[in-house]
Amino acid sequence: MTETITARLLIIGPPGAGKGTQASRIAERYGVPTISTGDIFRANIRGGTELGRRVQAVIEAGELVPDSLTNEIVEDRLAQPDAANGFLLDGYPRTVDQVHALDGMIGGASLDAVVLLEADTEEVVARLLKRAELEGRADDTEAVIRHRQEVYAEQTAPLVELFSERGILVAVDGLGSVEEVAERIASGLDARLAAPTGR
Ligand code: B4P
Repeated sequence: MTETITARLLIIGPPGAGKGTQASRIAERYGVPTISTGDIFRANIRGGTELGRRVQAVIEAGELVPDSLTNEIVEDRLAQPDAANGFLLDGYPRTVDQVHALDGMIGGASLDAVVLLEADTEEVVARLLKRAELEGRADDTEAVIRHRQEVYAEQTAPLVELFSERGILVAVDGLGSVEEVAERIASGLDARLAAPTGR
């Protein structure tokens, strides 16, 4: 089902929780483009662009790309016509500074809903080690995977409280099959977007 409402959405959660996997399903359901900062960076690394050269070492070490650079990229992307009627952000914002930058970009309008995909550390590490076997991503070695979890706990987890205070958080259990998780997200988001305070 493709909805025709405007939806400004974000999916957040620890590395390996299934954000990228679920993002395409959410985007299709609500008819909005997905904006994944991780995908943008990886495409630039693959393409050998100036941006790719600037971020490659940072990403391979499991660190975050500097806020100023990441904010600039998202601002450019949000200005594209296909994002005018809504979007799904995947992996951005990841720091408190990025939240403030995004608030400025969307003119103080709040996001409509934030999906928090929850999964415990050992489960997500196991998923990413499996992905490493299949895809060989440079930031999917065990040491870097564990470091990315620490970076999430320090810099990104505090955002959950902030979105909860704004009343837009939809927390979803990320364990189970991809389809089961997708159904939980769809029912949580539908309820959130239909709520009088949710628009
Ligand atoms: P991301 O691309 O966002 O990478 P990620 O957090 O590892 O999540 P990803 O979406 O790839 O994995 P998913 O959980 O879907 O970021 C990569 C790097 O880019 C960051 O470390 C940082 O350096 C940089 N970066 C990105 N955004 C930034 C920002 N805003 N600021 C600064 N730096 C930024 O899936 C993981 C695996 O689980 C997959 O293999 C999938 O098949 C599997 N899976 C999914 N659902 C499952 C299920 N239900 N059961 C079993 N397996 C499942």
